[in-house]
Amino acid sequence: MKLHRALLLAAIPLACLQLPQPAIATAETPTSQSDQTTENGYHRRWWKEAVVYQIYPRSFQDSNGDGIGDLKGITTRLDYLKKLGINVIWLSPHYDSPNADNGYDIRNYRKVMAEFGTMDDFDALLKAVKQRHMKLVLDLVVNHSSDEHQWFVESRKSKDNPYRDYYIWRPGKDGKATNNWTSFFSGSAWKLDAATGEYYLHYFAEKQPDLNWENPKLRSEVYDLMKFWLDKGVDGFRMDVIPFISKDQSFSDLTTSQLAHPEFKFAMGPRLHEYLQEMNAKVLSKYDVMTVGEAFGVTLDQTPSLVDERRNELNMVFNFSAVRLDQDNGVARHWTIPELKAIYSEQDQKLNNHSWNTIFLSNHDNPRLVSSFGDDSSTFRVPSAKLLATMLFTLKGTPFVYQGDELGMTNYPFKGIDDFDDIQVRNEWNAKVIPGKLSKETFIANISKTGRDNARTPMQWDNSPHAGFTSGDKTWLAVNPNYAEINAAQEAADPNSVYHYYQQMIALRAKTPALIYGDFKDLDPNSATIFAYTRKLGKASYLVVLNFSAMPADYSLPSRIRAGHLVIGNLASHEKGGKTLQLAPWEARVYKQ
Ligand code: TEU
Ligand code: CA
Repeated sequence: MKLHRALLLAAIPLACLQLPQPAIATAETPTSQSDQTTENGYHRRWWKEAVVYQIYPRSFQDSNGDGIGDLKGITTRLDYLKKLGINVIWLSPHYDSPNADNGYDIRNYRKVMAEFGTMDDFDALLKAVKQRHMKLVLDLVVNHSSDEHQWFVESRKSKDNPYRDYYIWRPGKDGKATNNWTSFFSGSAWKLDAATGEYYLHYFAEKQPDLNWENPKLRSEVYDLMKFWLDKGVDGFRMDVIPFISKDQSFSDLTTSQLAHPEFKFAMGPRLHEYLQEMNAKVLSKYDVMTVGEAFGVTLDQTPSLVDERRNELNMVFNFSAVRLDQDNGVARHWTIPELKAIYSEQDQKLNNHSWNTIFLSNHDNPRLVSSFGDDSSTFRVPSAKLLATMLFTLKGTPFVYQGDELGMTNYPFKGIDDFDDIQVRNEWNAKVIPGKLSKETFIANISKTGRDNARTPMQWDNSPHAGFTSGDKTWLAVNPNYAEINAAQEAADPNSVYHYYQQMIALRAKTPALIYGDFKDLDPNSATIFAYTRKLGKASYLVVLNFSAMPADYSLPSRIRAGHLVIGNLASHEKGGKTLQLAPWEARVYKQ
């Protein structure tokens, strides 16, 4: 009886996420769901029921013709996002930055990047987001700052400067760096600074010195800047490489095998939980916000320790296991469907109903979704992009859509090093190709598959010059030449487009509690090409069948499983749900059982 009532109550605010918003919309009353528990024991939260859309501001929409996306540009495109059905926008860094790493190197945490506009533009954007009953989540980049941040400018001046301990300084050893730690952007993670003759630590670029979280003053500065933005009304943070903030104070050398993946040594440092709990107590617990940590270097076993709600640390994390299946340390690798399925099953098994997951297979650091996990050939781009959407919106976890993936945008046809902007690529070229350790051809062939700039090319809005991204005569990074066929205007006009399919899937998820909270079960972990799973909540049961292949398949459902009634599919299939499903290449179906 009690369970039935819970489900009935549960159905009401879910619909509100999707339908034209009445006054009680989620934006104003996000806590209204918090006293509800699903039949399988999840606490309902708005951020579990939301679909998040990531905007990379530099590449979303330019409003003033300088070829660089900006905040005003984003504001003009909010109706596009509202129509898509998304609830939350995650904005990649919009703060003042010299752009060594496109804003992930922050010079002033309380100022807007001049290229992106002004604080008034930010306030107008936030207001416009709220007016549409959407939410805005910011990128919090506090493992490191820019070397041009005032703290670092002071810190490097002298050993007794009051800001010295805001960063991590160590003397060298035998005329060399303190230890053998490497940077993710090539070379040593230590840089000698002439003023004091000491080295500072930088896990990323030299212009991204790591902050010293051991220093309580630094921590309190971070909490203050978080409050600055939260008090403006933002709805949470995506936290950049947050598991790296606590450093092992022994600073001992890594072994050769550890150096192959230093992220696993840098993540989950000794005081990480303490810092996150302090941040939660001092800041996050005072607001109704969402947090998602970028969990680079965190294993699936470690994940619950960051997201179990009883620990008061983070709401969810981005685990890298699935998104990096297609590469090993930047080197493209062959991956299989059973591997992908095993990751999702493992994630599900390791997280109980006190924890919550994210579902994502792309972002600004990874190649395009359809190019890595689907098939971006002209024959299969559309069905495979839709199959991936079917999966993203029916797995258990909050789905994250990266800008342009809802159009099925593809990787860029890179020809040479000059086509790249990314500091990671340019540093690696200088470290490997210039000294002759790697051929130019091998480098470009690999980086074309794995490189981050694939995802950073401007949004393709229409078929006008520069894809409608800018009215100017140049763009900061070239537009993908396929914009004439792949663009938002064309897809808005085509009822069978990838865009419309995303819209339908998002709407389906929003009104279907079982697709959000329902128990997940992989029906056939060993199948080499089919991913078939159920989602069950109370009496509701859904079956998802995905044919990850360019070949058709006659797929026999495991015993005791019946397909049921087709709710949505990516191809016009009229087949009744029998025991054997005849699936076309890249066909995806969702049945209500
Ligand atoms: O990325 C973290 C990260 O370590 C990787 O995703 C990184 O891009 C690279 O692939 C490591 O090999 C975050 C941001 O998302 C990324 O854009 C920044 O460059 C990085 O942190 C530094 O802030
Ligand atoms: Ca601009």
